[in-house]
Amino acid sequence: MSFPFISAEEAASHINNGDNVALSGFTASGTPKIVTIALAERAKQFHEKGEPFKINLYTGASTNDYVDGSLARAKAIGMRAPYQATPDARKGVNNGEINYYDPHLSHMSQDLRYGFCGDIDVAIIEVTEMNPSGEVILGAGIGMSPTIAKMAKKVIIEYSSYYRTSFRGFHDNYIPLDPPHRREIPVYKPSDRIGSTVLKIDPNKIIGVVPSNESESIKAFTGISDVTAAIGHNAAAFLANEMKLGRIPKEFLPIQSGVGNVANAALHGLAENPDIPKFEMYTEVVQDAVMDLMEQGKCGFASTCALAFSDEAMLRFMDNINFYRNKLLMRPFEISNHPEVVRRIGLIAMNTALECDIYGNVNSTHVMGTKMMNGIGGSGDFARNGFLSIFMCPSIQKEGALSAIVPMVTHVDHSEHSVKVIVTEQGVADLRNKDPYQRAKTIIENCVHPDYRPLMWDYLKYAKKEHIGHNLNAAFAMHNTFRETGDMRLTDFSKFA
Ligand code: 0RQ
Repeated sequence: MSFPFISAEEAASHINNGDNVALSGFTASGTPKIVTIALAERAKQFHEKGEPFKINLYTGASTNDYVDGSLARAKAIGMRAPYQATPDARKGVNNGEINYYDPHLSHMSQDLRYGFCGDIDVAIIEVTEMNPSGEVILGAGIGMSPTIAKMAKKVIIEYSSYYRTSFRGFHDNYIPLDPPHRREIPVYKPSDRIGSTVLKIDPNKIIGVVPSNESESIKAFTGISDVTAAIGHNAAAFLANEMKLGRIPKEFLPIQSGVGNVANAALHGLAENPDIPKFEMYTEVVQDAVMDLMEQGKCGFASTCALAFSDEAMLRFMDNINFYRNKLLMRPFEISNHPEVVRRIGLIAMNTALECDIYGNVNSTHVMGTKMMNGIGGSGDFARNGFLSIFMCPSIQKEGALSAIVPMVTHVDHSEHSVKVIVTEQGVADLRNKDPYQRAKTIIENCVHPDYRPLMWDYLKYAKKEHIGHNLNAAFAMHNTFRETGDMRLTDFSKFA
């Protein structure tokens, strides 16, 4: 069977108001780049005629401006899940234009298969190779492609010729059976393959192939600041000491690392610490830092859901692709983030917090408790099940007007029951085997910025002395002071005495 080449506009014309549309990829990597732009134009044409046009959009994780940016600006997104990170989509989520469902990433594919989100009307899947029987090689990210390819009523292929080297062999496409037939996920170490390098799509569902030559358009990191470098250094020193104490085996344990500036710096911290041996990763994204770690011989293998390399690093990767062939494996996020595997292999989970409280609860998603930043992503999959769950953040934001450590977080993504260690540029708070007061003491002494330490002790002075010391009138006083004056340092807890 041969598939017709069609334009992006023609492909978009198969998508209708109210459709559930699912995309390949994870972060920008492997996400379609052409059809969604045409779809945004189609939505605008409907809106100009006064007719409604919104789709419900399901993706691997955050996407890119081709998808979330253009569709959000066109006001073409109804329901959105499971993660977003572009400014326009974030605006839409926070002003109520977009309904945002923020599940753990490891749940998304099974939520779809269980029917929790309805049918998938159209899947748009970026591929880098395909044959006439519908067997495809995916691109730089898998996301939930195996599930959506199977479920979708119609499939549009974006055929990318951007990748000048073959990606064949990097993917491990796999769908677990659903309950009551689910068996164990047979991954016992990061490099175990359990699926297929090709993804088979029913050729009868493929309505056409849209040629594309766009890069992922991921920008390189701006560099590591003194603060993020100190966070990375502190996290690495903590892990090196754990190994010295015999609590991490001498072979070390696999590492998971989140996205963003802090996660990137943490990986550099591991690279620079001579006491951290060569390690493997079991993670959902690898960023540029992982290429450096592999080239330095510090990281031997990484299982991931996507290669979220900047465009510059992707060119370097393609030039040197054979070096990476036995060092990288991409899996669907259902497997890269699978709680069973995370628990089995003893993952060291390193994620970033927006704010933490003095008892170890973490807010990763909602600024001031109300404004969505990005989403929980995979952080919950890893934090709840890791051997060690580490959360990192700078102790202050906005030139010190905001403390990232507060008496009570305004939104809880990761509770005190999952969080084992907090790291800031000030130091490390080890929360294991500690009661709430002991946790508060170690967090205040080791992680809080010196400008805020007296305030935290003050809060405890006026807190009710029960199992967890809180003063419910004062718990959000620092946030309220920031809203009123723009500076948390002006908080006065004595009025809550
Ligand atoms: O704002 O961009 O305006 O300067 O948040 O903060 O310190 O640069 O940190 O880039 O590492 O991102 C939690 C957002 C951190 C990210 C978060 C403001 C701060 C800055 C970014 P500006 P930094 P990072 C893997 C696992 C949740 C999902 C997750 C995230 C901006 O790591 O989305 O971990 N994590 N998934 O000024 C107000 C505070 C703030 C604050 C920071 N307390 N109040 N603003 N900021 N703390 C990923 C996936 O699953 C795909």
